[in-house]
Amino acid sequence: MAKKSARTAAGLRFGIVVARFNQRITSMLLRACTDTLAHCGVAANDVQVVRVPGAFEIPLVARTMARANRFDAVICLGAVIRGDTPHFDYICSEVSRGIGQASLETEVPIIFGVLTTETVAQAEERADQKQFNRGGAAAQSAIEMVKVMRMIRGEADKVAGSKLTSRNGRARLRRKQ
Ligand code: INI
Repeated sequence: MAKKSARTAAGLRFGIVVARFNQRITSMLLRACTDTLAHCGVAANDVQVVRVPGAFEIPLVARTMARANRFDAVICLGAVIRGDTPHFDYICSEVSRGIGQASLETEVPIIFGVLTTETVAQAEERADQKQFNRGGAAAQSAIEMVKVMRMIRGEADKVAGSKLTSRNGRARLRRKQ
């Protein structure tokens, strides 16, 4: 049975941008990401998945989703593998810069769930739910960032299972047990 505290993201809406390049890896990331969101109480209808050709195309779509005012956070998933990629460094720097810039511009959390590895084996290990589980970690980061942003904006009571508290003059987020 799922733990009570697992359903604290109910009602939150997420956009996911996933690259088709290295699809075997990115589909593992996507599965882990959606499994984690579901486990945390996010309804399937509150998750929209958009596929793009490769990691390079992620920032534009992530920024467009963030600006649409329909998502509490956007999660970006991709895999750039140096062994197969002469322009590895260009793609990695564009995707990381673009995602960071889009998040700052829109003030919507946009999560960097893009693997950048030397080998396919490293990417598989990081995507595997039983090992590094980077797709699940991206979902957890997205949920945490929505709560952090709402806490800062004084909207924490809108997040299911969370409550804004103040101790020693500092606002902080407390999760109901
Ligand atoms: N895209 C990736 O997501 N991962 C890669 O490893 C990769 N390689 O190897 O080149 C890759 N290339 C495609 C790129 O992201 C763009 O889709 C393409 O250049 C069209 O703009």
